Amino acid sequence: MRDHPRLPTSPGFWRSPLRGPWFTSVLGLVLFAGITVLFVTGLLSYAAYNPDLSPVNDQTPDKGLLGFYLFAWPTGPVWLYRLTQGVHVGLGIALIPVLLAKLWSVVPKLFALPPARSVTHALERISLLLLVGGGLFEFTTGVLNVQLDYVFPGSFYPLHFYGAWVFFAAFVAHAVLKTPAALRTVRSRRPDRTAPEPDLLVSPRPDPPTVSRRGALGLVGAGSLLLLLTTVGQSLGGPFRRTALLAPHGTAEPGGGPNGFQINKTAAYAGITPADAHEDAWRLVVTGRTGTVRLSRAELLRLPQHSASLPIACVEGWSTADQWWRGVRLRDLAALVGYDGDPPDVFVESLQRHGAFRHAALRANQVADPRALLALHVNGEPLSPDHGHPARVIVPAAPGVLNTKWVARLTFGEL
Ligand SMILES: Nc1nc2c(c(=O)[nH]1)N[C@H]1C(S)=C(S)[C@@H](COP(=O)(O)O)O[C@H]1N2
Ligand SMILES: [Mo]
Repeated sequence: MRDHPRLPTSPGFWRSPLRGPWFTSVLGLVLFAGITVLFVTGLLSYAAYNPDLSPVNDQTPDKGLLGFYLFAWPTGPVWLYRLTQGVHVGLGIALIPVLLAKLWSVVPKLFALPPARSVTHALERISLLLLVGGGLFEFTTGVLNVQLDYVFPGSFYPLHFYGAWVFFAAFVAHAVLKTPAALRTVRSRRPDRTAPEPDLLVSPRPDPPTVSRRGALGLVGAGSLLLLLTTVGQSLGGPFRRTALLAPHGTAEPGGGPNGFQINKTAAYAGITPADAHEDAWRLVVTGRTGTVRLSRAELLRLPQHSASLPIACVEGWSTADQWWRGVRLRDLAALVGYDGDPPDVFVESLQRHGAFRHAALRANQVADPRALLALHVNGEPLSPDHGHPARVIVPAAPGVLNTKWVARLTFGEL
C-alpha cells in the first residue's frame, strides 16, 4: 500500500472517489434555490413582527438600513404566516443534509495551499469562510431556537437576523461566481466521469468506490425527505401531526377538548396566578382619544360578539389548524374610546410582568380587520388559563407572538 499523506493540505489526503465538480455542483444548485427561499421567508418573518411600529415589537433594534424593505403585513389570507414560516422552518431543516454534504464535498478546498495565490483568490477564500461559517451559524441558531427554546448567549433574533445578512452577502457573491460553471457541469458531464482538467475536488489517488455519485446524492435526498416528513406535520396539522416526531410543539395536541391545541408558554410559566386572572378582580383597561374605560369580562360579553376561524402560527414553525374564536372586535373596542370609522394602531399589554412577549403593537390594518378579536371563547368554551383567560388577542395572518394572552390593557393611537 502506498503511503497515505498525513496532512489535509495535501490533495492526496482526500481519497473519496465521490468528490468532484458534478457532485458539488448538484448540491450547490439545490442550496442556491433553497437558501434563496430561506432568506426571503426569513425577511418576511421579520416584517410580519411589525418592527417599525414600536420598539417592543422590534427584536433587532439596531437594524438601520437593513430594515429598508419593511412593509405593513397584510391580514389575509389567514394562513399567510403559517405558510411563510412553515416553509422557512421546514425547508431549513430539510436542507441540513444537503448543506453538510456540500461542505463535505468541498473540504479539500478549505485546506488547499497556498492560502492565497492573488488578491482575488484571497478575497474569494475570505468570502468562503463567511459563507461556511455563516451557513453553519444560521442553521445552528435556527435549529436551536426551534428545538431547545434557545441556549445561545444573547437573543436569538438579532443573531439570526444579522447572521442572515452576512451569510447572504457571501452567498450571493459565491452564487454569482459559481452558478454558471455549476450549471455547465451538471448539464454537460455525467456523474461518473471526472474532470478533464485537474480539479482540486477530484482525488488524485481515489479509494475504490463503495457507492456511486448518484447513489450518494440519493442518500442525501433520502435524509432530507426523512427530516421533512418528521417536521412538516407541525405546520400541516391534521393526521400529519402524528409524524412530526422532531417538532417539539408540533406533535400530539396537548390534552383534549376545545382548548386542546398547542400551547406556547403556559400560564404558570408566564407567572400568571389564578388570582391575577380571576374574573372578579380582572378589568380590561381600554384607553384612547376620549379617555379610559374599564370593562369586566361580563361587560365584554354583553358587547356584540363576533367569530373568526383563525390559526396560531409561531415563528418556531409550528402552527395550529384554524380554531373557532369568539369575542369582541378590536375595532369595536377602538370605537368605545373615540375611534369610529378608521381605527388607529394599538398597544397591547398583558398581565404578565416579565418576558419579551408580554406586550405587542398591532398596526391599524390589523385592528380594522373584522376578524381581529379580543377573544373570550375558543371552540365554544371559555379560554383556558393556558390559552390566555380572561381574554386574548387573535389577529388573522399574523405571527403567534402578536396574539397576546392574558390581556390587561389596550391603548389605541399615540404609538
Ligand atoms: N402574554 C403573552 N402572550 C403570548 C406569549 C407570551 O409569552 N406571553 N407568547 C406568544 C407566542 S410566541 C405564541 S406562538 C402564541 C401562542 O399561543 P398559544 O399558547 O395559545 O398557542 O401566544 C403569544 N402570546
Ligand atoms: Mo411564538
